Amino acid sequence: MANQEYKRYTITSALPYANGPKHIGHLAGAYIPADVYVRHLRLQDKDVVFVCGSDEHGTAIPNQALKENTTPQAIIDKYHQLIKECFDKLGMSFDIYHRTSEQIHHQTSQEIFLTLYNKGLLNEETSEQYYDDEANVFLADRYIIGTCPKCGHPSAYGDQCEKCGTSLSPSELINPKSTLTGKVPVLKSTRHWYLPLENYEPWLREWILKSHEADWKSNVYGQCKSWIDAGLQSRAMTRDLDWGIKVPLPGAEGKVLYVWFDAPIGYISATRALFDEVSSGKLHYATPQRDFSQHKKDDWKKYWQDKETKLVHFIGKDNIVFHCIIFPIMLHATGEYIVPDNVPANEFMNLEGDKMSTSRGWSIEMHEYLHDFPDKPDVLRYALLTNLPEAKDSEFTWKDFQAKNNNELVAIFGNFVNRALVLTQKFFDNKVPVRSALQDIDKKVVSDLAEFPARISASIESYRFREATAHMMDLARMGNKYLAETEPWKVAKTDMDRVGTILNLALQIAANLSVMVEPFLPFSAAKLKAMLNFNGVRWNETGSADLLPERLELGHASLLFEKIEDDVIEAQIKKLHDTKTKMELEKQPVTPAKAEISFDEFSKMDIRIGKILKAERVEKSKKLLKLQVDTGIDVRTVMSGIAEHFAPEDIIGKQVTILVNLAPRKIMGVESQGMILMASDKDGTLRMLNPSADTSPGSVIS
Ligand code: B3M
Ligand code: ZN
Repeated sequence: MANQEYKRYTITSALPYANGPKHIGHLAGAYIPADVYVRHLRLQDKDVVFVCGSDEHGTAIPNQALKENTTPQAIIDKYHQLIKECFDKLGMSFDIYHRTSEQIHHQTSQEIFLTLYNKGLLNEETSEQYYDDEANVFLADRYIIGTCPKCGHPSAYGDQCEKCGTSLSPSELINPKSTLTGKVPVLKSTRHWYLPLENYEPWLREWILKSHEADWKSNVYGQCKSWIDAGLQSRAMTRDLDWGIKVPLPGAEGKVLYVWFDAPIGYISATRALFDEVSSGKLHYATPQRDFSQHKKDDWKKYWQDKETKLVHFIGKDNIVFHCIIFPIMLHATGEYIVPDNVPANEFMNLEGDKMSTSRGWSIEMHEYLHDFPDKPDVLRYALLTNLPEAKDSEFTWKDFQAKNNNELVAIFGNFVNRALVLTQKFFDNKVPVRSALQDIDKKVVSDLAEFPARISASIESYRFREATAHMMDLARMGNKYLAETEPWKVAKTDMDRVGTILNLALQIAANLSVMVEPFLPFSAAKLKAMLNFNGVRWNETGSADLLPERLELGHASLLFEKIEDDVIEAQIKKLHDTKTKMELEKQPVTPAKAEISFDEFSKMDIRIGKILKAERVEKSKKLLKLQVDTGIDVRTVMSGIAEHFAPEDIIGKQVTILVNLAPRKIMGVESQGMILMASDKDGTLRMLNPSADTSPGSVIS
């Protein structure tokens, strides 16, 4: 319950599908906030595990394998690695980053399925489902397209129309077709195991609607309430598919667990794997972020079955129903597991005025950001944290990213720290100066400092990470203002004792920052600690003006953040638009085929290799070039509409393909005797068709 004191914490971030790279909108949804939350707990020495990993089942995986012309296994191996590396570089401090393709996960999922089955809580039902009798498979909803019965959109999916947003079932589609073969699917009966969600409605009302009205975010609570009020229905927990976890029952060949049955169990198996690995000392997926040496293999149970554990799922809004309704019902129904204390789902982050989408090319992929800004993981963390879609959708823009970096990280945080360190170097031999009597302005800064830890904690604990980040930056702002007002560089001309006091306090603020920014900007925190020659303290010791002892020798000062110039930002905006255009072109269908012709009709055309001898622009025409072409038969004039694509000097001497028996035509007063053949790409770009090696003019093409 909301105000209960917990003994330990299990924190999860949604398991990304290992079917492609993930973008910064994902980061803002389920990852960065979770990481801040967990780092803050660890700084208080709380007993926490933070788990995540790849979701490697579901139709998304074989689907992508088809697109990339490879196997599902190759897809998950590739994207698991890519996503994991990005998370590492961005400072996501998981204790384990696991995979749902691992044996222990298959085992855990089957165990939970059997627990429910043996308790008689799953209903076996036979129903008619669409089957592709050419591909010999039952078709997942996504593999069926047809006309939307609501809006008439011709390619609505079997589960949803992306045009009008209506959620559909495949049987509602008009003219359904299999996306695998294009054939009309047939109905065939199949047997599945259903979880009767409706039986748990009273429990859900009690647990969510009564107990969590006050502490769950209103977007999350509201969605749950409307689901429950609309009436819950039985859902199949198995699928006819050959990629996934086998249904552990006799006679269930060819059937696997529904991906949304096994994926959330992935949190549990990841925790199991973590304790397996730390207790045996054989680390494979685990990267323990604190001391687990006292733990035993079976301790995973405490994190999932003990009522004194606080379970929190960090997710994006599209996963709410699975984490708040279906998975909790599964957990509750086993009679063994705890349910989440909170599910602080975020809304979506848009990008430069449009929805973020990898497939439309309108996104910033994590690996691309890291490629372009390898030394700036914290800048991205900061830009996302200050702009999280906590209560409603938010928007990332490159200009805002630049402004957050230049005007806040550089001008406030970096500037403050740099001034304090450089002045200490200059006036005090790089040692923390001795403090003498405090003036009012100093006392004020000391007492204000003391209030920061509790203020930041309160925001983090109530999942208000934007607010927490703003408080954190306010501490740097306070330090910056303190130096601006006390002006130690001026006082140095008259009163070195006073300068010592000011710098001592400024350095104390910097030391506090090095601890308090750690959840938000872990790389900068480490850098700052090194500059201060300070190992850090626990969260509860911050707020003190006595973190650094007098006369402590400081480390080497360097810049914490660097300015980002306009051209860098403009290049990113251009790249975004270029990628989108490229993707749009790729998706455009090729020009449809023309009507059939006979061989005789074809053989009437006389196509030859020619060589351009002369090329010149035509006065008053943007499009035309006047060419002299050696056709082997003769040298003739051809007026060609290619001036916007080729400069005359670039094509002289080139071999081309020319239709020589086209009836002559007068173009701008000049008789054109033939036509140069070109390939026109989807975007209208023209390319010459020339032979692969020098060929005699007049060679016949047939
Ligand atoms: N892989 C969906 C998603 O990435 C899914 C989350 C699973 S969390 C258990 O949005
Ligand atoms: Zn529609």
